[in-house]
Amino acid sequence: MKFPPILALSVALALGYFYPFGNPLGASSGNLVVLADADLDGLDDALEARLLTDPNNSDTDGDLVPDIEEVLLGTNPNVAGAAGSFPPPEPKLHIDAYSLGPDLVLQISGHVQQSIISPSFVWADANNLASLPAWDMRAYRIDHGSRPSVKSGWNVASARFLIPKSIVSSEPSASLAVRAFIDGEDVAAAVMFTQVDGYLAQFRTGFGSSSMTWSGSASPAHPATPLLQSGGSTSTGGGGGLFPVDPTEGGAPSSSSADEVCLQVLELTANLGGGRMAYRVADAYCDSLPQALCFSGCVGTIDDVIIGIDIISLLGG
Ligand SMILES: [Ca+2]
Ligand SMILES: [Ca+2]
Ligand SMILES: [Ca+2]
Repeated sequence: MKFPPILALSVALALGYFYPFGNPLGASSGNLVVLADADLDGLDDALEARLLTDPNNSDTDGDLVPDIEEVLLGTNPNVAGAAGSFPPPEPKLHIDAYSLGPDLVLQISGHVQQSIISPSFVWADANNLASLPAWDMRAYRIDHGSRPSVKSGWNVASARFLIPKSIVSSEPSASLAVRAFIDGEDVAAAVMFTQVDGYLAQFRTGFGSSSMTWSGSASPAHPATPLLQSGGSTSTGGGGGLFPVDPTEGGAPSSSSADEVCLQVLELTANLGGGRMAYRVADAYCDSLPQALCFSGCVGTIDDVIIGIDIISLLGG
């Protein structure tokens, strides 16, 4: 029988098979450069490449709000905002991922005033919904920490995890979410994955943002897939762009079309319970997006089923 990946993960944890705590990076030591965060602003270089932010400058646009905080606030880290133009921080989580050889790096950050408690991970595919408490994930944690925010009274907490990519790549579509109580408020963020042309792709809403471009011809040191917004909460269907997860291998076949992105229109077909939603790809096409890359198999994803985690349902709202 085939174990559902989450069960396999639990078994592996029980056996201490993957990355025993204290030596979390051994399996991927040849690729550790991808874990670099040169300017120590909390965004790994691979994610900065997606945002087109400067990996050597913690505040690319020089408006005194660090790149990572702009991501949390939902503002553009490449365009200076006027003093006072930034929305106030609120308890919020952001999750993003990029692949590192056989592994997936999860970067999670959040604005917090007092405390982050009871973090957990939720994983969903077409057949399963499972939640992992944080202590189960500790064996996969690379690091975590907190730094003062530029917003008085707030901090930016962050954590990185390294999990086997097969957790999401072994299924046609899967979603990961992280949930926690921040300052007493129940918050979550999710990211959706699907397969196109045999490549793992990330589904992102808000793809029209100028900060969400993918430099298909970027140098190996700063290759890119686009970021911003940890999609996933597409409770009303809608759609978004598909971007390669892998920041180092070109991410998509060379036959893909440059300066375009694969857009998918999603149609909610079933509420599978517990916040797990099934969407049918009602339409898919390449559309213009500078520096992005459209999978050659984009149109072929029509009628695919995408599994998402609806944050509102997850939180019981
Ligand atoms: Ca950085
Ligand atoms: Ca930066
Ligand atoms: Ca800034």
